Amino acid sequence: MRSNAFFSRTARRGLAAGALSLGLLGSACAAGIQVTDAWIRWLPANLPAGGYAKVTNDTDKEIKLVGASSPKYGMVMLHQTVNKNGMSNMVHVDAIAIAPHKSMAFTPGDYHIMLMQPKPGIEPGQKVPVTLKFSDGQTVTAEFEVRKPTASGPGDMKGMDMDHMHGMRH
Ligand SMILES: [Cu+2]
Repeated sequence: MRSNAFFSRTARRGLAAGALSLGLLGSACAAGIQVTDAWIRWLPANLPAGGYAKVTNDTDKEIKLVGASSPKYGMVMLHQTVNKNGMSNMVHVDAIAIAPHKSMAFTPGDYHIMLMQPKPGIEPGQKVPVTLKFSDGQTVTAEFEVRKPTASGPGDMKGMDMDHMHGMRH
């Protein structure tokens, strides 16, 4: 009886250690690219939505973001809002370079991920996976939090740790 209890406790500890090292391997194979503070400003009536996030390049090489996709949107593009003569326009961006150990942010009024042709049923409060594609063929998928049209930043919830975890998934 006693030795059984001891055995199962040891086995459980062994499993936990195994899970921990797997977790470490998992984040390493994201190859040093992190996506954090990811959110979508949802708009009603099938309007295109803007996706925002911080992309960090923790590698020693420049990376180039060349596209994005999501199973929840028919068409996804990289855009930049440009102000010219007091007019705000969106232009399509082919690639966004991120220098080694630097990050770039998609923010309202600047670079954004344009999410078009939304699939039915997307609502504020949900999480939607968006995959970012890089020029070397690498992809990183992060869960983007869908927020109301009035939202201006990556969430008032205290879930910073959660956001960091999302960046590690891919
Ligand atoms: Cu746009």
